[in-house]
Amino acid sequence: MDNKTTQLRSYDNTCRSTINAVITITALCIFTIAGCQQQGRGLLGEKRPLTKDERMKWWRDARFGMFIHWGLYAVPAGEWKGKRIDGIGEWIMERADIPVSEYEPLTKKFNPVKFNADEFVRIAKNAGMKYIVITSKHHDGFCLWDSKVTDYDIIDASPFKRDILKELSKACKKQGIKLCFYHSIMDWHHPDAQRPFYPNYNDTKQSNPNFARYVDNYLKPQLKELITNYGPLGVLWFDGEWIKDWTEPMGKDMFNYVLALQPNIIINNRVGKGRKGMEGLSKSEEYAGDFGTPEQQIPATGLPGVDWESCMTMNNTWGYKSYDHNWKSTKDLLHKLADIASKGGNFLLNVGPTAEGLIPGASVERLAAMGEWMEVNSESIYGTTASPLGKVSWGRCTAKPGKLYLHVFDWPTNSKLEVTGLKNKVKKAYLLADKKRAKLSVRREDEDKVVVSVPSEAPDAINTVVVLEIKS
Ligand code: FHN
Repeated sequence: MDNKTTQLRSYDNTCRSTINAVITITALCIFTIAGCQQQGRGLLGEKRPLTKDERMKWWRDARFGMFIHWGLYAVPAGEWKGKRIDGIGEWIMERADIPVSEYEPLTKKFNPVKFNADEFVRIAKNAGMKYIVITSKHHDGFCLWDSKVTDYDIIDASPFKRDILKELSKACKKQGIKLCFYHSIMDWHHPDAQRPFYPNYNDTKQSNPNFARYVDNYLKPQLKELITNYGPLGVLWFDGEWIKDWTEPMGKDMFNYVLALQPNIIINNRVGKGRKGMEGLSKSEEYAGDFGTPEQQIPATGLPGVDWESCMTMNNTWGYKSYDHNWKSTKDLLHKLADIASKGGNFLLNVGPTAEGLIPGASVERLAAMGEWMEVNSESIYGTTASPLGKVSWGRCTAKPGKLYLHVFDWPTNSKLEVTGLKNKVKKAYLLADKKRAKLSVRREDEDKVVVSVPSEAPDAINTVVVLEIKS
């Protein structure tokens, strides 16, 4: 073998090993980058802020959560000095013009010995809820955890002496439910906040010259306690932002402050001043907050690209009132869940525990019934997106890639379910409740409409889900 060939051969080998080396290094880089991406780390392993999509993923898939309004207001339960006080129960201090000196003694009567954190979480999980948002501190200023920043809390002021948020944090971890905290910016108990506004604690024209001190020496330190001692949290759900002393720049600063404490946390739009009243959506993306918060209402249509969550009571109050029995029906609640999911939103459904520490029976019953429906149909809620079909007469529709979930509230008397606005080819149709996935016959009526032949009886009178596998 002459010299030239040997040189060429060795040159050839060098090329080959160089190419292999390059391929290996490239592959390594790709894997490293991917790995880092996933962990929210930069190339050098440094922590990088997660993108909003990365932070919101679990929340967008979850679709259904439990709101818990619990605190001292459960003791009077809507009555003060023998008189029934109108309005939502957690506002009794403001509605009955109760001075702090008369409200504080409620701490001595708040002793929820029947409270069982595992049971609270079990009730939520069994209903199909994926996260819990509990009032760490509502407008009345009482704290449901052992705060080092005040004695106006469950450990220092009440005979209960158990840290409710600590017990819930453990129970949520155990049962795989995301724990989230509601926290009121407005505070009727703190002298640097709205306490001096008595009797109009909610006077939005008044200002407290020491409010900045409340923010720096009380609000922020308490949020640090909650995030660092009870986290990681799913969501920080602010409220009470409508007070005069709270501004959008403060909201933006608070957003960054909280995100710095826990980079993957989600923060609602009541951290800033962007909320359009009870409609709850943000005036524009300029305002701080990750998602809109419609209250006691559902947007009329889907809102592509907008994250939003409707929060709602099961009766007419958030905090417990002994005589409010105006409970929504299970049918109404399940229809609302499908309606909200069909518009790309989340449903945050409230319970108001009693002063003994029990979730009212009427709430437990309805949540258990919702859980039975979710047991069979949760595939048509979790991880779905808004309906691509316009308004449908028989119910709602949710979607996943290649699948439509038709939520039929009004079963066709002629067993012919008409689906308009559907151009895609339907590959298969079946009842979600039918484990065998027996095929339902589908006839295309015109380029925009198909008719699905369904059984004469609706398998579920409240909401029967028909699945269409479609060509995307
Ligand atoms: O004033 C509160 C009210 O008590 C309750 O907490 C609701 C829940 O979203 N938010 C405020 C009213 O908008």
